[in-house]
Amino acid sequence: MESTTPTGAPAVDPAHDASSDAASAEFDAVIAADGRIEPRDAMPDAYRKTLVRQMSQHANSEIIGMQPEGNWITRAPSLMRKAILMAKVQDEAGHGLYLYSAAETLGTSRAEMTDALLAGTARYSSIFNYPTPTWADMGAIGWLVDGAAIVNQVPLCRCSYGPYARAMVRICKEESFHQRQGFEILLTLSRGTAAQHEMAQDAVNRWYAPSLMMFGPPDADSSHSAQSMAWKIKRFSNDELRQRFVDMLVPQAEALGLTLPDEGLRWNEQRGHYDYGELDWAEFKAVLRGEGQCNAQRLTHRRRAHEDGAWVRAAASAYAAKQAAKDDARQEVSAA
Ligand code: FAQ
Repeated sequence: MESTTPTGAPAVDPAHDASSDAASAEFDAVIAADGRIEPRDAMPDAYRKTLVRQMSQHANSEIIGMQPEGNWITRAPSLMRKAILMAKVQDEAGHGLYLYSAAETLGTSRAEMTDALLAGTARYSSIFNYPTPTWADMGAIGWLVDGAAIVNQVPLCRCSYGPYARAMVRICKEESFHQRQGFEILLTLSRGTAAQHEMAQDAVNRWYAPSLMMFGPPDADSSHSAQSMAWKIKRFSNDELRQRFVDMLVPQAEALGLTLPDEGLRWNEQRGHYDYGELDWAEFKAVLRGEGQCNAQRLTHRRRAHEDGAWVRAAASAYAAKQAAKDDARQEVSAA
């Protein structure tokens, strides 16, 4: 029987690379024609590795990204806010699962990806290592973090790897709802009392620069961009997307009645874009080294949640084995 992943996609033999000339030419032709590479197609080993790296980092980010907002579910200011926040955090869990499933079609199991996250050898987005001390942080995450995620991820709907591109379509729809709910939280606070306005401004002050850094290092320091763009995994460079994000934020901040904390921010008539100030790349690198404000806390929590969930995995495996045995018995009876 052909083995499948949880999404039903055929599991791939990782040795199936595009090392023969014919296979390599076919891969190049599909990429050149803007076509889609599917799990059973031959592909260069480096293409597969890049995808597993990026997709598993992306999945890990969605899963770790539940924590900063999960922090506020029990303290949301109304029943409606609580229901919306719970739905949003559950959406992030779902995104993680689609992405792990899509990555599994490349021949790496979800268990291996999870082990790498828990061992601290796989990355997740820098943004989730910042704390969420106030309710306004829920607004800032929705507006800025989900906003940056959408700008980065809409082009991924056209990524050359089929399962990743298809997973991104639904994810982007849900991220759009997330961004609007964050904007609406900030708008309500901004138009509220002076203390509420100040809380909203303080959250934007803390999340603005980290959200710009989500797009990755400047193009000159981006080790993977050139190859990922040639393979049409990435459609735009880190700096191009960062610029698109800044241009989008400025009018939205005006509508919110909030200020973006950036002295370098001004319209550049010649470029037709907003200039923005220098980002603190030393801080970004420190966060990537595990030295951010919440890195240790996030991983400790994730490891504990994984251990606490061991009985669920054991029960699900026992149930699946029982169902498989029943199916086998049924097939034997019908064959007899
Ligand atoms: N954080 O050569 P590049 C979300 C690493 S989901 C940590 O430019 P690349 C939804 C990079 O891995 C957010 N590490 O890399 C949500 C590489 O290191 P390596 C996640 C970063 O891959 C909202 C090195 O730096 N989204 O927010 C970061 O070409 C609210 C050199 O960088 C995705 O993952 C970073 N920010 O471009 C959930 C989108 N940036 O592996 C909950 C998919 C770079 O060599 C609540 N990913 N690095 O050791 C991508 O588009 C790309 O992977 C980039 C990085 C653009 C993130």
